[in-house]
Amino acid sequence: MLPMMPNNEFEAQAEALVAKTKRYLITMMGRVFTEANVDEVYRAVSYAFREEIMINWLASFLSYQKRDSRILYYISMEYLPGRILSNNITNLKAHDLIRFLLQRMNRTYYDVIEREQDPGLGNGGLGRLASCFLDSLATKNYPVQAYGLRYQYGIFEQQLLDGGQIEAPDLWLINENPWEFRRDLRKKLVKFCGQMEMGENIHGDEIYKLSGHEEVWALPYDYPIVGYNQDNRYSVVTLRLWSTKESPRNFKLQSYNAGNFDQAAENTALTDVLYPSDHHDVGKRTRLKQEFLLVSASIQDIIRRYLEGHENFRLFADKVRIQINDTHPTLIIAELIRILTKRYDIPWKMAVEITEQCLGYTNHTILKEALEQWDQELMNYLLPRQMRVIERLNQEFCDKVRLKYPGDEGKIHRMSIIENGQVRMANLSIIGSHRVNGVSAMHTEILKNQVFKDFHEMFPEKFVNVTNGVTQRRWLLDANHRLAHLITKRIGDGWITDFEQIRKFADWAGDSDTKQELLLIKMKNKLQLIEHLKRRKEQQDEKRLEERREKSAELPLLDPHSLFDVQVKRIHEYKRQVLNLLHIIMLWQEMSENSEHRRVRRTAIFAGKAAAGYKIAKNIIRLISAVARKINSENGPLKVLFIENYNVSLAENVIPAADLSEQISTAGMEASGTGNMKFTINGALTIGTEDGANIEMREQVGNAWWPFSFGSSSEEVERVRREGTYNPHEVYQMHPKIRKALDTLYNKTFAGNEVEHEEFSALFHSIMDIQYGRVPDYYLILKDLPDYYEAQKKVEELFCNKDQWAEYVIHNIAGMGAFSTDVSIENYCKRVWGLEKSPIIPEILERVQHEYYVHEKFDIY
Ligand code: 26V
Repeated sequence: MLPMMPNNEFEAQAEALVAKTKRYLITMMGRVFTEANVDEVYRAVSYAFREEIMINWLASFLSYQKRDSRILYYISMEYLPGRILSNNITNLKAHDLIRFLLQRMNRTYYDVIEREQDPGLGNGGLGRLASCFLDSLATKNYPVQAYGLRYQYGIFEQQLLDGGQIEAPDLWLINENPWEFRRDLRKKLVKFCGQMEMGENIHGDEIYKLSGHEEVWALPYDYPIVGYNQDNRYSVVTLRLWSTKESPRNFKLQSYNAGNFDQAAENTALTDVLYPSDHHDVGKRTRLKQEFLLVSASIQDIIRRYLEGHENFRLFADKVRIQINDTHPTLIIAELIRILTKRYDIPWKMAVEITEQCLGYTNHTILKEALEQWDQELMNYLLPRQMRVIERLNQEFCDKVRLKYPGDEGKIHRMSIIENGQVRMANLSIIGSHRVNGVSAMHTEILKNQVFKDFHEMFPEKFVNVTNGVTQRRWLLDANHRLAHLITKRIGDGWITDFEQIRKFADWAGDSDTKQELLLIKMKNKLQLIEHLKRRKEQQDEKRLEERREKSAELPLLDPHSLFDVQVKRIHEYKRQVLNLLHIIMLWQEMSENSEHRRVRRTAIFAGKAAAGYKIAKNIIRLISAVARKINSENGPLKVLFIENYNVSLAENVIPAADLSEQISTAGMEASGTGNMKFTINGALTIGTEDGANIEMREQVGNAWWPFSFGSSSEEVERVRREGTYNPHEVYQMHPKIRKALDTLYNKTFAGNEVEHEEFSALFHSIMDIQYGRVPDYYLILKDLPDYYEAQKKVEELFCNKDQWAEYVIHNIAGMGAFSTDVSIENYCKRVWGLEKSPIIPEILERVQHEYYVHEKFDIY
């Protein structure tokens, strides 16, 4: 499907699509189109549309096979693809076709598109990054297959009740999903627990036979990930998600009959829920089982695929690359070694070498509480054979360390995989991989010099940096049509697949027409967001009425001329939503004292989910709601909004409407951030700390055009923490305005009842007092507040001069060329995978097309 078709061809295509859609309505849903509801239309359109996609999907796969390409297997517990239909329409340039189709069916584009629920198969940045990578890998024709889990319930739906978060189940699979394909033929058996019987392979390596174990079937569902169409030979790659749900044999009838209902269903329910927490280790048995399920099923599939084209393992380390997205799939290291030595009689040493050659590990956080550790006892019980492999690996590794650093027992304690009855997954990942990467320059330096210092000293060549990116196709072309159109008008459409070309947009920074258009686009996007929020509220209230609950909080009157100041991301202390809020409280207090005080009207927008068990994060949400309630009731120049249920689709609406992007984490704590990049390519300016990828963004844009940097550097943070020299009470004493704002957290300015009072006081104490052995204000909120306040003043000054503001925006957009995932994956290819492109082979495409079109000639009558 190409947009530049001659008129008659376009019409012929469009008519064919209309006919197909109607046919699907009849044959799959038993409906004629005049009677079908929007859900049915959504599904029928998707079915009709996916026929085209299937052809290229099959051809992509056959082309890899034909070439015997090295294949990348991307393994992740989380993906956040966002709505699939709209992205596929964008990537196949089929907007006009679909609009034509929907017009014919008397439906509006947005009604149908918005019918699709987001697959919420992830928590945040890590999952969304995986999906951006797949878009880039498909677009750039790299041979890849991704593996994950098909959670029955994705990340919970967040609702606000009296300003606090409640979690409702996410029922994304409630209707049939037109984008998934169940592949019964490819199911895999996964084993847990059991007794071991020791044996030997032909080389005398210990291997173990298992008996009395549990067995679980993992059934795969395949999702097509469509690359951007440049020449009708677009690649389609596979995201294969495992489920334990639909295999009746997973239900243990014997346990059930014995009255152990929970145990009977445990394995059937393994893939039921996504653990809705990040940056906090959960240590739960079901989570460990989920991780192993993913690993075991995927590695069996990888080996099966390899052996379809090869007789032995001689080329395995050449043909296979496995990237693990954080440590969650680390057990694949132990499992691959185990299978190679046991089932294929490969000597231990060679099995270890092959595994290390194949594996790459990406670290996404340095927060201690997020580094995975598993209880050794639990691992022994659930995964006895894998544990033997880990023990042997560890033994040999520790011997090597002792040999290299005789007498340095401290090193052994720090580097050993097993320590104090815990299995440290990061250590296992580093030892079992040939490359370890951080996700921004600064983050990688911290890994090398602090968190994994000993490992870096021993294996400097393993450590590389690959800075994150985002796909400009979803986050600019799809999410912000107007801006995408303006950019294309000025510099052509090369940026869509070569984002470095965005640099040329800087040539227009002095052009008043361009600046005017840019400002107008931002205004339209803000109006569109306001409309979207109204519609969302109507839908929510309808739903709540059905559930006989009260309506959601009123939407304040939003002024599109005001500064849209946006912080949307998971709620975490280190991301410092409270820093933002304290500044808003200061502004409000100043304005109340003197209404002439500030000229700039401001709409502060927050959104984000808190992990269900993270008390302080939930308090933060309630505080934002309470501050919003009070400030909005006064109808002044300041408005505060907390938007419920942040997800990819909401992000696509909010980010294009933002003027100011809040990226204000404590320096050294945000590994990279990717929201920061999405805001900038959508024409927002950043107020930010020197953290994660903010630093590289500033360098690329140039200091002159990056005016709102503030706060302590990561070195400073590290120093005051080491020396214990920072005392928030000093800031509190020295700055009356700050004191006055902070005092509102316990003096009932915002608290409407006792519960709120307690929760807000707890936030006050977390800043001012020692808490659970942690120093007061661990995240240095007060330390950075004075500087943040000054930076916010600069924001207001610049915002008053619209023409200048627009000039800054253009320079910021133009500086983003390096932050496309197209660039990130090129870097992975060079530094980690050594992967080559494998575009669809034309003859193969023709063959599949031919086979497909033959059916069109078939007629029963
Ligand atoms: C950790 C855990 C611990 C066990 C329970 C479940 C769970 C789930 C996720 C995680 C890891 C979270 C790490 C993460 O999301 N890091 C973010 O990764 C982004 C992509 O690289 C990066 O932009 C963010 O800065 C970083 O916080």
